[in-house]
Amino acid sequence: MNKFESNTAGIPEPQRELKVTKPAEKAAGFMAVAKTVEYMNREPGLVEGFKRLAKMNQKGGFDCSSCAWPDPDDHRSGHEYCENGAKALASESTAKTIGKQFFAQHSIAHLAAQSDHWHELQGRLISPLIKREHDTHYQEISWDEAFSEVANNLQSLPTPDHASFYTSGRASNEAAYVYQLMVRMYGTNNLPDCSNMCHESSGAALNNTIGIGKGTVKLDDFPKADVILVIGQNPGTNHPRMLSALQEAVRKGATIISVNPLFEAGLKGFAHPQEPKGMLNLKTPLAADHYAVKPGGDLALLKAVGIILLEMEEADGSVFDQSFIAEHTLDFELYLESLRGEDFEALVEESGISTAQIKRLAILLRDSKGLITCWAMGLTQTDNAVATIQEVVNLHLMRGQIGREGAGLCPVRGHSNVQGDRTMGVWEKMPDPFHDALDEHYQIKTPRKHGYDVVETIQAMLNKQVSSFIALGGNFLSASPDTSITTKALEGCDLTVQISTKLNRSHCHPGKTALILPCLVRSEIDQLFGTPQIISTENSMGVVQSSTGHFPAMEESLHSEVAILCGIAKKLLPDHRALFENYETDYDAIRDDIAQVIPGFQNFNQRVRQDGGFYLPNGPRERQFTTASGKARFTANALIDRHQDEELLTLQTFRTHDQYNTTVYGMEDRYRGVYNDRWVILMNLQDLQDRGIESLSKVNVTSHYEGETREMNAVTAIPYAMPKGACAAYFPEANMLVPLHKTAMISNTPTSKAIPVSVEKA
Ligand SMILES: Nc1nc2c(c(=O)[nH]1)N[C@H]1C(S)=C(S)[C@@H](COP(=O)(O)OP(=O)(O)OC[C@H]3O[C@@H](n4cnc5c(=O)[nH]c(N)nc54)[C@H](O)[C@@H]3O)O[C@H]1N2
Ligand SMILES: Nc1nc2c(c(=O)[nH]1)N[C@H]1C(S)=C(S)[C@@H](COP(=O)(O)OP(=O)(O)OC[C@H]3O[C@@H](n4cnc5c(=O)[nH]c(N)nc54)[C@H](O)[C@@H]3O)O[C@H]1N2
Ligand SMILES: [Mo]
Repeated sequence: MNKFESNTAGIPEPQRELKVTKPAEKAAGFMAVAKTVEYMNREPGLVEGFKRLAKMNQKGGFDCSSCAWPDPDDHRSGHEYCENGAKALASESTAKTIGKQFFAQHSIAHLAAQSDHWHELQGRLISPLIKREHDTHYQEISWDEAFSEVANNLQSLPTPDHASFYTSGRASNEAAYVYQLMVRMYGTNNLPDCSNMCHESSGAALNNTIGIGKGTVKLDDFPKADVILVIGQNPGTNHPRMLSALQEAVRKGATIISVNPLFEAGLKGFAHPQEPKGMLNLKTPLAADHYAVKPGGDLALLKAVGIILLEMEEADGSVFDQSFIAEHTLDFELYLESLRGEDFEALVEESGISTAQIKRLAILLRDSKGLITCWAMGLTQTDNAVATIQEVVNLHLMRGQIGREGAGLCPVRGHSNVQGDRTMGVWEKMPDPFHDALDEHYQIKTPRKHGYDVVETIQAMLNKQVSSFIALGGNFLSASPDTSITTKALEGCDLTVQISTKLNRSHCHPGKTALILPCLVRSEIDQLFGTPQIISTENSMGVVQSSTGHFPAMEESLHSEVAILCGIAKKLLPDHRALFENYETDYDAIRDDIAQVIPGFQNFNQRVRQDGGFYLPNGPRERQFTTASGKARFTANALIDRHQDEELLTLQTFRTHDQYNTTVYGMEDRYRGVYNDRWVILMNLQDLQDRGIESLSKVNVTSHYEGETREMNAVTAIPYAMPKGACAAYFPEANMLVPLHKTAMISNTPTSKAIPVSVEKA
């Protein structure tokens, strides 16, 4: 049996003791404002902080770099931000910097021994750094030398496929486009991205059924919906501005249903911090009903609802939208057959939801004239994720709940430009028409063989098939599964390059040669070559808009992401030097080329400068399904055998209220009532008692997969309301328990919400 021990990730914060209180009954309110003030004060200072906030998400301002929730098309308030957007801005606007001296003082080993929160508190990276073989410290290097290091290494590889190029979803459209172009001109499709660990399952399910890997609703649909399902998503923390949309919908009479093993505070109620009532902490109740589904039980629940709807239809013909089904869909019979083949009682058991509740949901769906379903990681990071999301699509198609006002599918994206990066071609398996357009426009021959995704990249590093790793943002080591294996993979590389804004754990476990290339953030003016440049992003609802930095760069010589990529490309691809020279001095030139290569971007430069930007084409929004047949497809989605040992629990790894993915802003998970300590596991009380474990005592958690075990030790167990058999720990610490090869079918997304674990007294 292979055994993996805990390693450097999740080094605990030493200062304070764990405090546990009752979970909150609502999100936001006065505390959200108080926390905004606290973080602004901690990082840039109050005056500077609020000056910056006033420009965020405003027309002519810069796009918030936190989540991908859209801004209102017309009625923007003077405060289009939330507590967590403010934390993200405070983090990037910090007055602290770390340069030459800091890295001379702290060895890489010392940095590796510090916590994620400590990393976050040190400040912004300001100069290019290098660590050569056998060095113990990073040292400063010039930009020019840094670019040569990268280009020389890449040119020396046996094949371009020996390098892999990661992207995190904060990169702008312009940076993402230049990056994928450089990588494909160089000769590989090894373009893994954070999406591989995020909404890949949504993309796979939606592409297969409606022909586009994106959602179909607009923000304006929310007040027009009468039923909104929020499945496997925690908007109170991760998409706080979505609560305003939910509040408006409720005030107009919509019914919101929460489907989640936990009843998250943000779905119980919302106290709008910009309304007087909200500041007094008076809440608008949001979810009318909570479905405490078993982990991974969503597919069973959705199928059980489908069966009741089928029965209702057979009784009185009140359910199916026959004309929509006939005109716009295929394979309806296949879907009905799959429902008829199920054992209803087994579905009830598997879902953990009572028959009465299932019937209530079916009635709600039958009577709904406008259904929106929102989902996020609670669906995408499970074993049967793609099937589950396809089952959501089935329920929408049978009632024609797509492509009309107040109805549609809403995968809620994570990173602020993760959707745009994909549109720009950051994907290891872009379809042929995209390659054809690149080839024709640049008179090149891009490689067609699909590249590695995240999991495959790590495996290829371990097999020595990838020896150079370049990351456009992100924190590959902490975000990826299986921390100790991924550490080994990264450390085994000949070259690792991180284009980053702040220190993170990926810098602490470098390859033989390692570079850190610091870049500008969105709020800063981008004018390295004289003229200020704008960038653009695409939000979760397909709106492309400009983002203009308004504040001086932290350090004059700081490069933008585009400038860094062009700096590398000019040396790596001497034949195309003039192209990248043109791109780095004028982002309009990049956008002019995007307009010619990528559908939907005609007149890009002009339209991106319109107030509020523009919508990208989205066929399914108009019932023009972009599948091969032109019709939306029903699918038959089989349940998988999820039987596991009675003793085992299902662990999910999720976010606290005080972090942005691997960036730990602070030590509070305020809505869940957990303070000062992240090294914890939330468990059902009965499961604790069955194991003779006392509340708040230390436990050892072991994950089990294919005969291998992984351990996270001396974790504090906290009783929390969730179904028996479920438990939860914080990401990124608990990534040490997530097996690299335990991934969702089809999408290959690590199943970060579905890890079989045993828990015992420490
Ligand atoms: N402030 C802040 N904002 C963020 C982020 C952040 O870290 N901080 N991250 C950004 C990114 S990249 C992303 S992808 C999004 C993430 O946004 P979310 O998906 O909301 O993030 P998670 O914390 O992973 O929460 C997942 C939710 O799914 C539930 N869940 C777990 N297992 C299951 C299951 O089997 N079934 C169901 N129905 N529910 C389940 C969990 O209880 C939890 O409420 O947020 C983005 N926004
Ligand atoms: N166990 C577990 N693992 C998960 C998840 C989970 O729920 N559970 N969630 C997954 C999900 S949904 C995602 S999206 C991934 C996230 O994976 P990543 O996107 O790789 O991780 P982040 O923590 O968002 O990256 C933070 C780093 O990005 C850099 N950065 C910040 N802003 C910028 C910028 O503007 N430009 C550049 N170049 N760099 C910048 C900073 O240096 C910072 O340290 O993690 C995944 N991993
Ligand atoms: Mo994400």
